[in-house]
Amino acid sequence: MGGGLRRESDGEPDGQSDGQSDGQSDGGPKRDDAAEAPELSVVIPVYNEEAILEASLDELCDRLDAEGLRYEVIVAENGSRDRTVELAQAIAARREQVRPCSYPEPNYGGALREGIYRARGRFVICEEIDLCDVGFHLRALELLRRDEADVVIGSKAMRGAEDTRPLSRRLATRVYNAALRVTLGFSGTDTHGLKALRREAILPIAARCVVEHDVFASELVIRAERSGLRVRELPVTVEEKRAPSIHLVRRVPRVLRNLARLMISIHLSSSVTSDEPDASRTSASPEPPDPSS
Ligand SMILES: Nc1nc2c(ncn2[C@@H]2O[C@H](COP(=O)(O)OP(=O)(O)O)[C@@H](O)[C@H]2O)c(=O)[nH]1
Ligand SMILES: [Mg+2]
Repeated sequence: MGGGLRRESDGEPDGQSDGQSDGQSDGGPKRDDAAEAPELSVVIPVYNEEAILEASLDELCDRLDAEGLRYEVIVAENGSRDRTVELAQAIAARREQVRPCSYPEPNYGGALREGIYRARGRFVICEEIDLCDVGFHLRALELLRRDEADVVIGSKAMRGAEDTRPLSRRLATRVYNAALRVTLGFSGTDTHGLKALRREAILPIAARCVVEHDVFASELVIRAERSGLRVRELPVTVEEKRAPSIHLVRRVPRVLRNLARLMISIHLSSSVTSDEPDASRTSASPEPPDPSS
């Protein structure tokens, strides 16, 4: 593997960013689009989040505005039964940076992938509406802008991280990631949750992913690592604004099924052909939908 995974357990990366996006060096937006395209796309899958959607999005946008970032926030919803869609549309009407989209099936991974495909930014951050950790955005953007990483994971489980979730969920994170290390050779400490991505590098990887729901997020990271992309981890502090709506135990059967599918896919394909290092950095986007549509 040409890339592999590095950890930033010391927290803030050193050095200064010039804060500029040249939009050229790694296949970013072409010069004609550069004036309109944001530098950053924040993709947030949401499902039945009427209780915190509006306050979380307003707080997030205010923070990103205060940082002077050129950004958009893609709210990737599917099948919510509460007022999430209505609220997202109302927020989009008063904040031009907010772009809601709806995925047709109940599917976290599908909605996240749809959001990544629609993203126009050179950099894409995968967020969660109960986290919205702008501190992570800024640290990850520094690494991406300096071209020191293609994928930056916000790890809940590495040295320096602080995870305030209940013990059962902290343990589940540890057991799940240990399973990914043993079965799929993953070398990091976390795959689910906050991530920052170089869009052009990750699009071909997203197109190769075969599993959906929660495990899609893990597949994306593992395939990126296996393809030789530069994956780095930064420790994060996790303070959820509310407990998850789906109980941990109810998620387990589907996660195990998808994990088995992923193992078969990766091990079978690696016996036939290997993930090509660097191919994903140079090839054009697969066939994601036109982000402007
Ligand atoms: N689109 C979509 N988003 C979801 C779904 N399930 C959870 N989410 C969103 O994913 C993010 C994380 O969900 P959460 O319930 O906090 O689970 P956690 O990641 O285990 O903490 C939140 O923004 C949720 O609204 C789903 O089925 N579809
Ligand atoms: Mg959560």
